[in-house]
Amino acid sequence: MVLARLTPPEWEVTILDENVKLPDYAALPRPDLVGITAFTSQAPRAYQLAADFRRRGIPVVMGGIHATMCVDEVLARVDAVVTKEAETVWPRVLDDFKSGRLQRQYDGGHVPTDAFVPARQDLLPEGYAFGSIQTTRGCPLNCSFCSVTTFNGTQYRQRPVEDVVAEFLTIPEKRVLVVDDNLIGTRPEHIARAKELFRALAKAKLRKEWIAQATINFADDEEVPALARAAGCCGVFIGFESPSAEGLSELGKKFNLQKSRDFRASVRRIQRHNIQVMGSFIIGLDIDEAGIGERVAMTAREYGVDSLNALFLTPLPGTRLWNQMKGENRIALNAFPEDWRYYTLAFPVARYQRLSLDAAIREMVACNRSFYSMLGVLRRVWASLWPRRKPLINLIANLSARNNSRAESQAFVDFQRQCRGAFGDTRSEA
Ligand code: B12
Ligand code: SF4
Repeated sequence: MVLARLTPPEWEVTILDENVKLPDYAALPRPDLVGITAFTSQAPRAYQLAADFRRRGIPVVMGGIHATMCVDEVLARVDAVVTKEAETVWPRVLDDFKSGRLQRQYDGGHVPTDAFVPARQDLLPEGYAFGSIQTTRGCPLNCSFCSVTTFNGTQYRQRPVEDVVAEFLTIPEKRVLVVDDNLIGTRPEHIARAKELFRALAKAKLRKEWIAQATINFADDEEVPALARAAGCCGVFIGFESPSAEGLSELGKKFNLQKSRDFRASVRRIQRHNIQVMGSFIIGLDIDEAGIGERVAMTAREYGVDSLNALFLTPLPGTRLWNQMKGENRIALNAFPEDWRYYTLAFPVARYQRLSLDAAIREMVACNRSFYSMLGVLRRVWASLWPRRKPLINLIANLSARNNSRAESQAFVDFQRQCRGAFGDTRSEA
């Protein structure tokens, strides 16, 4: 949608999103140029598609996170690659294409805030549960497992408040995902701008509800959740990552260690404003051993989060963790590009220090079973009744997470059958 905005008007742009529906490509008009974006886990599918179009003589350009982190792999499968942010180079790519001089590689770098453009919200078909908008880019924190600092840079860049409000007003969906990695930032001037944004959104009377990702300092200043709620915020996704300080140090998430934080009090403070808190934790750290699944579930309960998203520690390309695990020969699933499909954070793709393949999966299953037990679900729904934090939504979210975790158990059985060989015999049953 952002690229579409950057595309000169003589081009006709169609967006096809395979997350929603598999298009019948053969029935579509023949395009002049195809652009593909993909997360790492979607790379195998992206390459299939690229091959199909190129067989038909249609050039393919690929950009986005995977293309940026695995340039050589992508270059071998498409006509041109755009790395990092596209705002400043995309018009040149199109010009070069039109004059028959398409280069193999373009690097957009990290663009200044005055280069940000509003996404073409009008181009998606109806039927999305959530619209989306980006209001900031970049993160200085550089946690070991995360690609954002390499991808979008250390400088936290915020779009002008009036541009964000104007784009928000063009979103047709009633519910919106703010896709920023950290909506409020970490420094006082970031927070001040976030408050300004919330005030402006409230004034614009959007009649929309939105959820966003943020660091735990969302709760530090009571005015932040209060203003966010008035602007339509109904949920924040917060990465707690590990129940222990050692775990947080290992992941480089020192931010969560600051000010001897009281996570339970922080979560409560956010919930007091009728905002749900979705907590994320990682399993598979070097310090994690048998029992970590239950410990994560217990910690999430103690913090009082409304839902829990537990993920396996995954070495995503371009992260510090990738370099470390590659150096230590711990990346078990490494038949690339095919194995990228397991890099959804829902599968253990690496050799963990103290958890075998089977043990890691057992811990994940134990974690979800414990947190999403029927009693646990009912307790959380009950707790959300009194402050009227949308008990029905809480119930639906918890029940669907419970169902997902049950479906996941079958996926693990298939995964273990298909991938056990890649883990070799270095790990015995723990
Ligand atoms: C929103 C988001 C989601 C949404 C996605 C909704 C959707 N369908 O789009 C949801 C919540 C569903 C999601 C899920 C996941 N996500 Co996510 N997500 C993001 C997030 C926060 C923002 C992405 C975004 O919309 N950016 C806004 C747009 C404007 O920026 P952009 O996509 O980068 O595009 C710019 C350039 O990259 C470039 N560009 C992009 N594509 C193309 C294509 C062409 C042709 C060109 C020329 C240029 C170009 O141009 C744009 C303008 O500059 C990113 C973090 C980040 N900062 O990127 C993580 C991120 C992409 N997610 C990540 C991950 C790991 C996941 C999950 C696997 C995690 C999980 N298990 O929950 C799942 C993946 C599910 C799957 N299907 O596999 C990782 C991906 C790492 C990787 N190597 O793949 C990221 C980078 C976060 C991280 N911590 O590292 N995610
Ligand atoms: S996990 Fe969050 S805080 Fe850490 S580097 Fe990524 S975006 Fe920044």
